[in-house]
Amino acid sequence: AFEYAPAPESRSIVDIKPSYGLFINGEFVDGHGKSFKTISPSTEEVLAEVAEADEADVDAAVKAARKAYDKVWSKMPGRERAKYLYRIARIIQERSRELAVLESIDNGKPIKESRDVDVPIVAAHFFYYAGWADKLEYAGRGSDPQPLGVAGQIIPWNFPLLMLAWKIAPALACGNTVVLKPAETTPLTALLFAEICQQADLPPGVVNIITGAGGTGQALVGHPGIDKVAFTGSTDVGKAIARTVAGTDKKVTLELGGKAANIVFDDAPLDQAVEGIVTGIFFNQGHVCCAGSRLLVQESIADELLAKLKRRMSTLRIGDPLDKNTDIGAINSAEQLARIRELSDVGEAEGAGRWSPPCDLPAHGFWFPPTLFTDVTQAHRIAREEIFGPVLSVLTFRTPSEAVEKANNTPYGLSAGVWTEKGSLILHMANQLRAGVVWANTFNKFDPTSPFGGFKESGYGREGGRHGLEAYLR
Ligand code: TXE
Repeated sequence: AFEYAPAPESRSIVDIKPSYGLFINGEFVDGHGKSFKTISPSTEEVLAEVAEADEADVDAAVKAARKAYDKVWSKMPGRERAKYLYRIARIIQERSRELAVLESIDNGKPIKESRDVDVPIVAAHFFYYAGWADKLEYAGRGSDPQPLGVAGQIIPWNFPLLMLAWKIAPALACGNTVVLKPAETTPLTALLFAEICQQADLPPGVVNIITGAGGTGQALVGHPGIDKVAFTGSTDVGKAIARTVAGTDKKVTLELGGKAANIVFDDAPLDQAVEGIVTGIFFNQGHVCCAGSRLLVQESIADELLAKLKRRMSTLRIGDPLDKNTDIGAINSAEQLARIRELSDVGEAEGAGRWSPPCDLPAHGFWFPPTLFTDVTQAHRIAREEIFGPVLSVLTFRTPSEAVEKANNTPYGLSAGVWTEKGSLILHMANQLRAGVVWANTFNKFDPTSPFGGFKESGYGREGGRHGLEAYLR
């Protein structure tokens, strides 16, 4: 009998095991420590029990990475390393449905994002850095750049696979080996990636995946056997990591929080700008370090733009991450939901005008409606602090210099957006804004060829593009 293949969005295409060990030296092994549960944020059901790596496990992973570095990976010609990276990239493409579904289940993000954005860019990163592996003499660090050694990499929960790709692909291309720790709320796709490494016959120890929470991360950062720390996460933890490695010879890159201004001038194509504003703050539930969380709109068009924006927000569909029509999925964790609620309540208490379209939120899971705050001033906490949720703070300005002043009035400096038909104004703004990325007439666009990274408390170092190689070479 003819059987229909399961719909690509269907949960049945992923095989979630009841429990997972650590991926060390090419194999899944039991941890010495405790374990923790990973849950689905859209249903609150327990998905699996995952090992929590303790110091002994971290040590075993670092030793495996060191051995693989000394004996195999750093000795291998770049063109041979490239073959493995190409192989990984192709397997990611072949298993992209599975990766996307698992990512949406464990993280809560809409399938149309994991399927059409996250996973394709993940594959693109491996293809892109595979191409560099035998051309490192052009990476900008003298004629014979060398890898650093073992990289300890710690990633957050907002883009589990994409952050993994940003970290692992350039590290491997340059000849480093890695020990990567995914975030405690989203370990499953990193463990599926470990399986992909096995499938690609990657030499044991080149990639090690250890699961756990902050304590595991601390043990990794403090381990004397690592040569480099790459971290994406909160600014507080980033600063703690910088303090831990101070006085050692470990190299560090930090990609931390943000409070980006999305700046709309009165000559901007407003419908296009509305789409960019929506993408800027509601993509991935606003769990985006470079989210356009502050809308700076020129006073003369503020009413018109906000009316359009509210109409558009009313059409956003919130709900089941595996429904391909969903625009806004679940908030990743109860803790993050509590943070978003708290800051939103503060916004209201401080006098900003709060608005959300009417929407039915599912009974189980963690949800927050798309939310707009008007009449926000720079003194408000919602104008200064990272909310990391689907919450937009609206401020107005009259002149370009006022827009620059407001946009830069933040301890962060990761990204910004400028909407105008005037090319000269775009260039002027791009030069004045203290932000690592400035998008013009678009927002939240990512490409492996473009460097990404922050100014000020958004961190230092660049990931992506040729610049992303420099963090992994000496
Ligand atoms: O981040 P943490 P959390 C921001 C965002 C969010 C807030 C808190 O504003 O609301 O941070 O999120 C590991 N040593 N961003 O608490 O704790 C941790 O296990 C080493 C912005 O989830 O920084 C996880 O793997 N590692 C951000 C990773 O660090 C430690 C993305 C990030 O978790 C550690 C995430 C320690 N002492 C949150 N403590 C972005 N830049 O995109 C924790 N970790």
